[in-house]
Amino acid sequence: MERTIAIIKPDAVKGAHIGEIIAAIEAEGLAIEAMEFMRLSAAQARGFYSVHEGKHFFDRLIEYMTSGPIVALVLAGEEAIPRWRTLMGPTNPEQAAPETLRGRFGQSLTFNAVHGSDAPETAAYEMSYLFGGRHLNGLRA
Ligand code: IDP
Ligand code: MG
Repeated sequence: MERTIAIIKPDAVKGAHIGEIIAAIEAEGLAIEAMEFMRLSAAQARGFYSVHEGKHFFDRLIEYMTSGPIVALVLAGEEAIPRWRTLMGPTNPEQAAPETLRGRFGQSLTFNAVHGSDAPETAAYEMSYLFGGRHLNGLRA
């Protein structure tokens, strides 16, 4: 069993794709353990994406991620990290297969609709960063 963060990014929320993306998650058989509609401050977005600090696209990425509300989720299942990344498709929507989420809803390399953790350590950081301990509430008996 593995957990990953998934984010429905501001462009996909604005485009009214929340329902379709959640339907794809459920059809894939990944369990939703936590879900929250939130708006990141610039400081929060910078901390979340701190591995990308200094890259040429960093400022554009922060502007994008704070441009509107997002939906953050914790997904769980066998191989949840690679399965969610397969469902998303590659970072650049132009290279994404049409059935992937980025192929369906992504508009450009920056505006690419969804986020997924890339490794168990990143997932742990991102879960505690976005949810504190709140994502564990739903798991308590
Ligand atoms: P990922 O989201 O597929 O893991 P990362 O390389 O971690 O891709 O990049 C984080 C986010 O930064 C991407 O999802 C995209 O929104 C944006 N991004 C990545 N590379 C570029 C780029 O070269 N130009 C502009 N934006 C980029
Ligand atoms: Mg990444």
